[in-house]
Amino acid sequence: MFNRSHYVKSITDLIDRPEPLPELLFLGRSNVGKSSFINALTNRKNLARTSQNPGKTLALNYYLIDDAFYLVDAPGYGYAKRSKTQRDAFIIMIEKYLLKATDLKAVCLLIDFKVGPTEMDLLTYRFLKELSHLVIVIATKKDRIPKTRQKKQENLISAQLDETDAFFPVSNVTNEGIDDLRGMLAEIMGMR
Ligand SMILES: Nc1nc2c(ncn2[C@@H]2O[C@H](COP(=O)(O)OP(=O)(O)OP(=O)(O)O)[C@@H](O)[C@H]2O)c(=O)[nH]1
Ligand SMILES: [Mg+2]
Repeated sequence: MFNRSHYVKSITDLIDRPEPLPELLFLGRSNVGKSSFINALTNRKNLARTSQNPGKTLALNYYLIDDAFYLVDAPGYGYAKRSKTQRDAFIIMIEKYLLKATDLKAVCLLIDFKVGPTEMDLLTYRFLKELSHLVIVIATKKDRIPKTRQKKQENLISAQLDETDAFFPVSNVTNEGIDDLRGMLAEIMGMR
């Protein structure tokens, strides 16, 4: 699982979607580590582009995994330097995508472990759940909190999510937590 990965295409209009296969979407605010997480999962340094120009491209990037399913890397929300027109266009595209996402198996919602869920993160979380999508909350940058404070931080984050939802702290730098998620996500994508 996650043995072969390649970039398929970037789309700004849903009409340009690649041939249908199961999809796993990555959402989260700009700079939270979506692209880095995709690189960690696929064991590739530069499969997904990590921010040189954060928030610049408002496209959905499709990566094909093991010829079986797509990882879909979305631009981050909450990027201050975007124009209102750009922000609106992005929100409209994501909403359209989510409302007609017949091949979407789950959404990985990435939050920052150190910051915890922001207001926008929680709004997105609620919105996804209202649409009955399976949401997997992943907290990135765990390495930025000293080990002695990690448990307390985990509890603070859990308290803001629904009781039934597990969330998964990871580090895309040390790869902590990545192997476990690879297994879990493969299962969700019907690969095990
Ligand atoms: N310390 C630490 N830094 C990380 C981690 N994950 C990502 N980063 C850093 O955070 C920055 C943003 O990472 P990206 O993967 O580009 O974030 P993104 O969510 O794809 O950003 P956008 O595409 O702009 O929405 C980069 O400098 C990464 O190296 C992590 O787990 N730990
Ligand atoms: Mg990115």
